Amino acid sequence: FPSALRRADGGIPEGFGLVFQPIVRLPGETPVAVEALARWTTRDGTAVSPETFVRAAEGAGLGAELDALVLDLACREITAAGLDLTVHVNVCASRLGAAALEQSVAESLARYRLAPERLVVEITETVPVPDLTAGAAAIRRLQDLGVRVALDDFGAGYSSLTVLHALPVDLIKLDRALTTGVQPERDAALCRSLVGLCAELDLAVVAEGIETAEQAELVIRAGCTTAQGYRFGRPAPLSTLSLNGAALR
Ligand code: G
Ligand code: G
Ligand code: MN
Ligand code: NA
Repeated sequence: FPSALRRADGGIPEGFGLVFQPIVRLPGETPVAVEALARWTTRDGTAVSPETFVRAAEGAGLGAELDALVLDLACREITAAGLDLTVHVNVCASRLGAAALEQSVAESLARYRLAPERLVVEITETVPVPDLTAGAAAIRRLQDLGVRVALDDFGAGYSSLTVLHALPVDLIKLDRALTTGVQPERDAALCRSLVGLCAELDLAVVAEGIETAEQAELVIRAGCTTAQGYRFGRPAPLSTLSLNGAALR
């Protein structure tokens, strides 16, 4: 797969595509955005997980090509669908600060005439942000292009309050480990406090991993107005996604 990213004609590698998962406003569950998630199926029909092929692409020095492809496809599909939704794309923390990333964002927006405020770059910390000062500057450059930047999986892995302190992001995505509702009182208290913290910092919050009505209730009570999870829709091709309530553009 990784070498297929180097196609001279800039085409889409065989078996590669995006699925999209709705992000909804609560209560009411109106879709406001979709997150693009990369998928790759080998010729023999095996689905390779994005963790695996994203790491393989990075390892082969093709992180920039992967970002460019995902950004191009995401912007292309969202504009072609004619839906008044924001689109989120995932980018590895290790790619933050790469000039190629900033260039790909600018090019994809221009190519499809997508308004920059309709694109959110989600920074996924599979590795810690190597240099928080440089990371902050890179986020500001993306924001100068008019796009918003999100911290993905907040509260899990490497994303800590130090990261939140250092990085001038617009939005955080509360990791699904915090919204399980396994310990309802404790989870609600934690979510409520994080939502309050984010409000003080003027940060938007998306609660992730909402699968049940109970979990949705929990995050609504915690003050969350935006959420994502199987309850509202599984990742699927944009054309098959049920986006009832989303406005046409
Ligand atoms: O969609 P799924 O749950 O299988 O995604 C697994 C992981 O792969 C998630 O952490 C998600 O952020 C990541 N991922 C999915 N698509 C992309 C992509 O296009 N680029 C990057 N860097 N990560 C992605
Ligand atoms: O790391 P990131 O948040 O980008 O990962 C997104 C991944 O989370 C997607 O691969 C998607 O399949 C998965 N996901 C989305 N909603 C849910 C959910 O409600 N429950 C679980 N277990 N996984 C989810
Ligand atoms: Mn994400
Ligand atoms: Na996440």
